[in-house]
Amino acid sequence: MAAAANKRLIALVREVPSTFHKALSSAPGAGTIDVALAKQQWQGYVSALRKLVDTVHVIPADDAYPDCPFIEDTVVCARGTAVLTRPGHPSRMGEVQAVGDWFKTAEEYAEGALQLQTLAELDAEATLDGGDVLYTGRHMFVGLSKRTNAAAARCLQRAFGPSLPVVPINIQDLDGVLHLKCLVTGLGPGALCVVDSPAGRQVGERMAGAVDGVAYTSVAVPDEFAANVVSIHSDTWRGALVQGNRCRDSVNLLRSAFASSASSSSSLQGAVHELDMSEFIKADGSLTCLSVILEVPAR
Ligand code: CIR
Repeated sequence: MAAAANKRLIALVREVPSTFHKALSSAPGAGTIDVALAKQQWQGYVSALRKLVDTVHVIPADDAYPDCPFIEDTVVCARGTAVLTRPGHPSRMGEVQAVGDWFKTAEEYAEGALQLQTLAELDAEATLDGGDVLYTGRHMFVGLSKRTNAAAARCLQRAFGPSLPVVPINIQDLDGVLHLKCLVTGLGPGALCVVDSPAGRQVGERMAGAVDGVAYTSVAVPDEFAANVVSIHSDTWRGALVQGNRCRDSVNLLRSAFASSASSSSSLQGAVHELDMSEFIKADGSLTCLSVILEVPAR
């Protein structure tokens, strides 16, 4: 994400409901979710995020939706446009309403700094989880997964217009992969973080092939959950949230990647915040899933 000095960054997060132990999980054997611990981990996440963005808005939890903290899946934001999604799992579709309501009451929306569209209105057949959308500043990669279909990728292309290429990447054949951003996230302009696994390497090759001629550098991290990084970039780099627990080698690689980027410009500054998101991992989440970052004009 690249924010210019005349921009502000706003993060949207959603609280953990008391029903979070009922969140969807592809590996229920991974252990019972400790809701109290999840709430503590979420507080740590929000505190770290507050150091990286200008404002954090908190949407209250809804006990009717155990997966509601995974707010990333409900809206895709880039270049002043937000598209409310239609999540691919039926139990999650109702999460979008409260997020849409927040946008409609946001000052930035009233001022015209944010445009709002709705995927379901663009195409009733489209389903999309925001975890499948990786916006790099140059491209919007869209994982075609069990949750996200090709109709949704076409809708995003219409919503964001021809100046932002929307690039579909098939991940449906990659076993056990919920979302594109389980395997790859953005670290900064032209830089990606990819998990060093057969699936990660495959997706990296597919992305490179799909944008032939456009170079991205990448940091390949060895640990399964470590590729899911929240990296906030502005004129002065501000930092990243990384999964610290059981990801030591990956964290060291990321720290040196950020350190070398910092040393290339004296104006760069930032910090790598290590978080333990064990309770969210049990529900197939990690870091990016817990926030949506909006770039809006500075006041
Ligand atoms: C789900 O299966 O939908 C949730 N339990 C996890 C969603 C994680 N979302 C994300 O990484 N963007």
